[in-house]
Amino acid sequence: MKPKHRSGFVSILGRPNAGKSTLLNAIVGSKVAIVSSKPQTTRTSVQAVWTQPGSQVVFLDTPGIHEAKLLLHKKMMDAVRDALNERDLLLWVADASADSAAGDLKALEVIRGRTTPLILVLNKVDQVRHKARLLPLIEQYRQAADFAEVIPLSALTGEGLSDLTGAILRTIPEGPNYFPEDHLTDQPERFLAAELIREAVLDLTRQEVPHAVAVLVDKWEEKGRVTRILATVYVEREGQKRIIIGAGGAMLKEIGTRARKQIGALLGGNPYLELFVKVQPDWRANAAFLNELDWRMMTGGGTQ
Ligand SMILES: Nc1nc2c(ncn2[C@@H]2O[C@H](COP(=O)(O)OP(=O)(O)OP(=O)(O)O)[C@@H](O)[C@H]2O)c(=O)[nH]1
Ligand SMILES: [Mg+2]
Repeated sequence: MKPKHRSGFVSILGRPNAGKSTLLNAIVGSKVAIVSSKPQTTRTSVQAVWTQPGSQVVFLDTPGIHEAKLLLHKKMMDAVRDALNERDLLLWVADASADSAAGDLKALEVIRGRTTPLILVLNKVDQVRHKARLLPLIEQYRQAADFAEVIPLSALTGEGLSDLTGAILRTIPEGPNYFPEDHLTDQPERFLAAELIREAVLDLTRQEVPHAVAVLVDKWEEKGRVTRILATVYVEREGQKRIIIGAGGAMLKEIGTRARKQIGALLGGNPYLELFVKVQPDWRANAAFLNELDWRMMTGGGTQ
Protein backbone atom coordinates (compact mmCIF):
# COMPACT_ATOMS: atom_id res chain seq x y z
CA MET A 1 0.00 0.00 0.00
CA LYS A 2 1.22 3.48 -0.83
CA PRO A 3 2.14 5.53 2.26
CA LYS A 4 -0.26 8.38 3.01
CA HIS A 5 0.73 11.93 2.11
CA ARG A 6 1.84 13.97 5.12
CA SER A 7 1.90 17.71 5.80
CA GLY A 8 2.19 20.04 8.74
CA PHE A 9 3.10 23.36 10.27
CA VAL A 10 6.33 23.48 12.22
CA SER A 11 7.74 26.46 14.16
CA ILE A 12 11.44 26.88 14.89
CA LEU A 13 12.04 28.46 18.31
CA GLY A 14 14.93 29.17 20.63
CA ARG A 15 17.19 31.84 22.00
CA PRO A 16 19.06 34.31 19.79
CA ASN A 17 22.04 32.88 17.90
CA ALA A 18 21.08 29.22 18.45
CA GLY A 19 21.12 28.68 14.69
CA LYS A 20 17.39 28.65 13.89
CA SER A 21 17.72 30.48 10.59
CA THR A 22 20.76 28.43 9.57
CA LEU A 23 18.68 25.32 10.25
CA LEU A 24 15.75 26.53 8.17
CA ASN A 25 18.03 27.36 5.23
CA ALA A 26 19.70 23.95 5.54
CA ILE A 27 16.40 22.05 5.51
CA VAL A 28 14.81 23.87 2.57
CA GLY A 29 18.16 24.02 0.74
CA SER A 30 17.88 27.69 -0.05
CA LYS A 31 18.71 30.96 1.66
CA VAL A 32 15.36 32.25 2.84
CA ALA A 33 16.50 33.77 6.14
CA ILE A 34 19.57 35.85 6.86
CA VAL A 35 22.14 34.56 9.31
CA SER A 36 24.77 36.31 11.40
CA SER A 37 27.01 35.81 14.39
CA LYS A 38 25.23 38.72 16.12
CA PRO A 39 22.24 37.86 18.32
CA GLN A 40 18.74 39.06 17.35
CA THR A 41 19.34 38.79 13.63
CA THR A 42 15.84 37.59 12.74
CA ARG A 43 13.22 40.25 13.47
CA THR A 44 10.09 38.86 11.84
CA SER A 45 8.81 35.34 11.28
CA VAL A 46 9.97 33.83 8.04
CA GLN A 47 7.90 31.12 6.41
CA ALA A 48 9.46 28.56 4.11
CA VAL A 49 7.90 25.50 2.55
CA TRP A 50 9.76 22.22 2.10
CA THR A 51 8.09 19.95 -0.41
CA GLN A 52 9.18 16.36 -1.02
CA PRO A 53 7.47 13.49 -2.80
CA GLY A 54 4.79 12.43 -0.32
CA SER A 55 5.11 15.34 2.10
CA GLN A 56 5.06 19.08 2.61
CA VAL A 57 6.29 20.91 5.71
CA VAL A 58 5.55 24.58 6.29
CA PHE A 59 8.29 25.98 8.55
CA LEU A 60 8.22 29.22 10.47
CA ASP A 61 11.54 30.66 11.63
CA THR A 62 11.13 33.08 14.52
CA PRO A 63 13.12 35.80 16.29
CA GLY A 64 15.26 34.59 19.19
CA ILE A 65 13.48 34.65 22.54
CA HIS A 66 14.80 37.48 24.68
CA GLU A 67 13.69 40.03 27.20
CA ALA A 68 11.68 42.66 25.34
CA LYS A 69 12.69 46.18 26.21
CA LEU A 70 12.14 48.34 23.16
CA LEU A 71 8.99 48.30 21.04
CA LEU A 72 10.90 46.48 18.29
CA HIS A 73 11.68 43.68 20.75
CA LYS A 74 8.06 43.49 21.90
CA LYS A 75 7.01 43.06 18.28
CA MET A 76 9.65 40.37 17.85
CA MET A 77 8.26 38.52 20.86
CA ASP A 78 4.71 38.92 19.48
CA ALA A 79 5.98 37.15 16.37
CA VAL A 80 7.29 34.31 18.56
CA ARG A 81 3.95 33.93 20.36
CA ASP A 82 2.02 34.04 17.07
CA ALA A 83 4.18 31.16 15.88
CA LEU A 84 2.92 28.89 18.67
CA ASN A 85 -0.70 28.54 17.67
CA GLU A 86 -2.14 25.84 15.44
CA ARG A 87 1.20 24.09 14.98
CA ASP A 88 1.73 20.39 14.46
CA LEU A 89 5.22 20.47 15.90
CA LEU A 90 7.61 22.86 17.66
CA LEU A 91 11.39 22.63 17.25
CA TRP A 92 13.38 24.03 20.14
CA VAL A 93 16.87 24.88 18.84
CA ALA A 94 19.64 25.08 21.44
CA ASP A 95 23.39 25.42 21.35
CA ALA A 96 24.95 22.01 22.07
CA SER A 97 28.30 23.62 22.81
CA ALA A 98 26.88 25.51 25.81
CA ASP A 99 28.03 24.34 29.24
CA SER A 100 24.50 23.95 30.55
CA ALA A 101 20.85 24.41 29.68
CA ALA A 102 20.51 27.18 32.27
CA GLY A 103 20.37 29.98 29.70
CA ASP A 104 17.36 28.37 28.02
CA LEU A 105 15.28 27.77 31.14
CA LYS A 106 13.66 31.21 31.22
CA ALA A 107 13.11 31.26 27.47
CA LEU A 108 11.33 27.89 27.70
CA GLU A 109 8.59 29.63 29.72
CA VAL A 110 7.21 30.81 26.37
CA ILE A 111 6.02 27.29 25.55
CA ARG A 112 5.00 26.23 29.04
CA GLY A 113 1.60 24.54 29.17
CA ARG A 114 1.49 23.75 25.46
CA THR A 115 0.62 20.27 24.36
CA THR A 116 2.06 20.55 20.85
CA PRO A 117 4.77 17.91 20.25
CA LEU A 118 8.21 19.33 20.93
CA ILE A 119 11.59 18.23 19.56
CA LEU A 120 14.88 19.40 21.06
CA VAL A 121 17.43 20.21 18.37
CA LEU A 122 20.90 20.36 19.89
CA ASN A 123 22.64 22.39 17.21
CA LYS A 124 26.32 23.12 16.60
CA VAL A 125 27.52 19.60 17.47
CA ASP A 126 30.44 20.27 15.13
CA GLN A 127 31.78 22.32 18.03
CA VAL A 128 31.47 19.49 20.55
CA ARG A 129 34.51 17.26 20.48
CA HIS A 130 33.37 14.67 23.01
CA LYS A 131 29.80 13.69 22.26
CA ALA A 132 29.42 12.18 25.75
CA ARG A 133 29.35 15.78 27.01
CA LEU A 134 25.87 16.03 25.50
CA LEU A 135 24.35 13.53 27.89
CA PRO A 136 24.18 15.74 31.03
CA LEU A 137 22.96 18.61 28.85
CA ILE A 138 20.17 16.46 27.40
CA GLU A 139 19.21 15.40 30.92
CA GLN A 140 18.86 19.06 31.98
CA TYR A 141 16.63 19.81 29.01
CA ARG A 142 14.51 16.74 29.64
CA GLN A 143 13.86 17.96 33.18
CA ALA A 144 12.86 21.40 31.90
CA ALA A 145 10.34 20.36 29.25
CA ASP A 146 8.65 17.33 27.76
CA PHE A 147 10.65 16.68 24.59
CA ALA A 148 9.33 13.91 22.37
CA GLU A 149 12.76 13.51 20.78
CA VAL A 150 16.25 14.93 21.12
CA ILE A 151 18.28 15.34 17.94
CA PRO A 152 21.91 16.47 17.99
CA LEU A 153 22.97 17.99 14.68
CA SER A 154 24.94 20.65 12.93
CA ALA A 155 22.93 23.01 10.75
CA LEU A 156 26.25 24.26 9.42
CA THR A 157 27.76 20.98 8.23
CA GLY A 158 24.52 19.03 7.73
CA GLU A 159 25.58 16.28 10.18
CA GLY A 160 22.45 14.76 11.73
CA LEU A 161 20.09 16.84 9.58
CA SER A 162 18.37 13.80 8.06
CA ASP A 163 17.67 12.49 11.59
CA LEU A 164 15.70 15.67 12.20
CA THR A 165 13.81 15.66 8.92
CA GLY A 166 12.99 11.99 9.51
CA ALA A 167 11.62 12.81 12.97
CA ILE A 168 9.58 15.71 11.58
CA LEU A 169 8.03 13.54 8.88
CA ARG A 170 7.16 10.87 11.46
CA THR A 171 5.45 13.45 13.69
CA ILE A 172 3.34 15.54 11.30
CA PRO A 173 -0.11 14.22 10.42
CA GLU A 174 -1.52 12.92 7.17
CA GLY A 175 -2.63 15.79 5.00
CA PRO A 176 -2.47 17.44 1.58
CA ASN A 177 -0.06 20.01 0.16
CA TYR A 178 -1.13 23.46 1.33
CA PHE A 179 1.04 25.25 -1.23
CA PRO A 180 2.00 24.59 -4.86
CA GLU A 181 5.02 22.25 -5.11
CA ASP A 182 7.38 24.97 -6.26
CA HIS A 183 6.37 27.50 -3.58
CA LEU A 184 9.31 28.34 -1.31
CA THR A 185 8.54 31.38 0.81
CA ASP A 186 5.95 34.04 1.52
CA GLN A 187 8.59 36.74 1.53
CA PRO A 188 8.54 39.18 -1.35
CA GLU A 189 11.85 39.55 -3.22
CA ARG A 190 12.12 43.14 -2.07
CA PHE A 191 11.99 42.15 1.56
CA LEU A 192 14.62 39.47 0.98
CA ALA A 193 16.80 42.03 -0.77
CA ALA A 194 16.45 44.44 2.17
CA GLU A 195 17.35 41.60 4.52
CA LEU A 196 20.44 40.68 2.48
CA ILE A 197 21.58 44.30 2.73
CA ARG A 198 21.04 44.15 6.49
CA GLU A 199 23.01 40.90 6.62
CA ALA A 200 25.95 42.60 4.92
CA VAL A 201 25.77 45.37 7.54
CA LEU A 202 25.64 42.80 10.36
CA ASP A 203 28.71 41.04 8.96
CA LEU A 204 30.73 44.22 8.68
CA THR A 205 29.83 46.17 11.82
CA ARG A 206 30.14 45.59 15.55
CA GLN A 207 28.81 46.42 18.98
CA GLU A 208 25.59 48.45 18.94
CA VAL A 209 25.61 49.26 15.23
CA PRO A 210 24.09 45.96 13.97
CA HIS A 211 21.18 46.32 16.36
CA ALA A 212 20.49 49.91 15.33
CA VAL A 213 20.16 49.14 11.61
CA ALA A 214 17.00 48.80 9.55
CA VAL A 215 16.83 48.60 5.77
CA LEU A 216 14.01 49.61 3.46
CA VAL A 217 13.89 49.27 -0.30
CA ASP A 218 12.70 52.59 -1.74
CA LYS A 219 12.59 51.75 -5.41
CA TRP A 220 12.63 48.58 -7.47
CA GLU A 221 12.70 48.85 -11.24
CA GLU A 222 13.09 46.21 -13.89
CA LYS A 223 14.92 47.80 -16.80
CA GLY A 224 15.35 45.24 -19.55
CA ARG A 225 17.35 42.47 -17.92
CA VAL A 226 18.70 44.62 -15.11
CA THR A 227 16.95 45.14 -11.77
CA ARG A 228 17.61 48.59 -10.32
CA ILE A 229 17.26 48.75 -6.55
CA LEU A 230 17.48 51.84 -4.37
CA ALA A 231 17.51 51.21 -0.65
CA THR A 232 18.04 53.16 2.56
CA VAL A 233 20.01 51.94 5.55
CA TYR A 234 18.53 53.54 8.67
CA VAL A 235 20.53 54.01 11.85
CA GLU A 236 19.68 55.74 15.10
CA ARG A 237 22.54 58.20 15.49
CA GLU A 238 24.95 60.36 13.47
CA GLY A 239 27.94 58.40 14.82
CA GLN A 240 26.44 55.16 13.48
CA LYS A 241 25.85 56.80 10.12
CA ARG A 242 29.53 57.74 9.97
CA ILE A 243 30.48 54.12 10.72
CA ILE A 244 28.19 52.76 8.00
CA ILE A 245 29.54 55.20 5.42
CA GLY A 246 33.15 54.68 6.52
CA ALA A 247 36.26 56.61 5.51
CA GLY A 248 35.70 58.04 2.06
CA GLY A 249 32.57 55.88 1.71
CA ALA A 250 34.60 52.65 1.84
CA MET A 251 32.31 50.81 4.27
CA LEU A 252 29.11 51.60 2.36
CA LYS A 253 30.82 50.46 -0.82
CA GLU A 254 31.79 47.16 0.82
CA ILE A 255 28.24 46.68 2.14
CA GLY A 256 26.85 47.36 -1.33
CA THR A 257 29.27 44.96 -3.02
CA ARG A 258 28.44 42.11 -0.64
CA ALA A 259 24.70 42.70 -0.77
CA ARG A 260 24.70 42.99 -4.57
CA LYS A 261 26.36 39.58 -4.91
CA GLN A 262 23.79 37.98 -2.63
CA ILE A 263 20.85 39.71 -4.28
CA GLY A 264 22.23 38.71 -7.68
CA ALA A 265 22.30 35.09 -6.54
CA LEU A 266 18.71 35.42 -5.37
CA LEU A 267 17.35 37.05 -8.51
CA GLY A 268 19.72 35.40 -10.98
CA GLY A 269 21.52 38.26 -12.67
CA ASN A 270 23.53 41.30 -11.86
CA PRO A 271 21.39 43.93 -10.17
CA TYR A 272 22.21 47.58 -9.84
CA LEU A 273 22.15 48.59 -6.19
CA GLU A 274 22.35 52.05 -4.73
CA LEU A 275 22.40 52.59 -0.97
CA PHE A 276 21.59 55.66 1.09
CA VAL A 277 22.12 56.12 4.83
CA LYS A 278 19.73 58.07 7.02
CA VAL A 279 19.42 58.78 10.72
CA GLN A 280 16.03 57.99 12.23
CA PRO A 281 16.53 58.72 15.93
CA ASP A 282 15.40 55.89 18.23
CA TRP A 283 13.47 54.13 15.46
CA ARG A 284 13.36 50.90 17.52
CA ALA A 285 10.97 52.65 19.91
CA ASN A 286 9.03 54.47 17.18
CA ALA A 287 5.64 52.88 16.48
CA ALA A 288 5.07 54.74 13.20
CA PHE A 289 8.45 53.74 11.79
CA LEU A 290 8.02 50.12 12.91
CA ASN A 291 4.61 50.05 11.27
CA GLU A 292 6.14 51.27 8.06
CA LEU A 293 8.76 48.53 8.26
CA ASP A 294 5.98 45.97 8.82
CA TRP A 295 3.86 47.31 6.04
CA ARG A 296 6.64 47.36 3.51
CA MET A 297 7.70 43.88 4.55
CA MET A 298 4.21 42.56 4.11
CA THR A 299 3.60 44.13 0.75
CA GLY A 300 7.25 43.91 -0.23
CA GLY A 301 6.64 47.39 -1.48
CA GLY A 302 8.87 50.35 -1.87
CA THR A 303 7.26 53.71 -2.26
CA GLN A 304 6.49 52.80 -5.87
N1 LIG B 1 29.62 25.98 14.39
C1 LIG B 1 28.33 26.13 14.07
N2 LIG B 1 27.82 27.36 13.94
C2 LIG B 1 26.51 27.47 13.62
C3 LIG B 1 25.68 26.34 13.40
N3 LIG B 1 24.44 26.78 13.11
C4 LIG B 1 24.51 28.13 13.14
N4 LIG B 1 25.75 28.55 13.43
C5 LIG B 1 26.23 29.93 13.55
O1 LIG B 1 25.56 30.55 14.63
C6 LIG B 1 25.35 31.93 14.35
C7 LIG B 1 23.87 32.25 14.51
O2 LIG B 1 23.15 31.60 13.49
P1 LIG B 1 21.67 32.06 13.09
O3 LIG B 1 21.11 31.01 12.19
O4 LIG B 1 21.66 33.47 12.62
O5 LIG B 1 20.98 31.97 14.53
P2 LIG B 1 19.45 32.32 14.93
O6 LIG B 1 19.06 31.35 15.97
O7 LIG B 1 18.60 32.40 13.71
O8 LIG B 1 19.66 33.76 15.59
P3 LIG B 1 18.56 34.95 15.78
O9 LIG B 1 17.95 35.22 14.45
O10 LIG B 1 19.41 36.09 16.25
O11 LIG B 1 17.59 34.48 16.81
C8 LIG B 1 25.88 32.17 12.93
O12 LIG B 1 27.20 32.68 13.04
C9 LIG B 1 25.87 30.77 12.33
O13 LIG B 1 26.85 30.60 11.31
C10 LIG B 1 26.27 25.04 13.54
O14 LIG B 1 25.64 24.00 13.39
N5 LIG B 1 27.60 25.01 13.88
MG1 LIG C 1 17.51 33.93 12.95
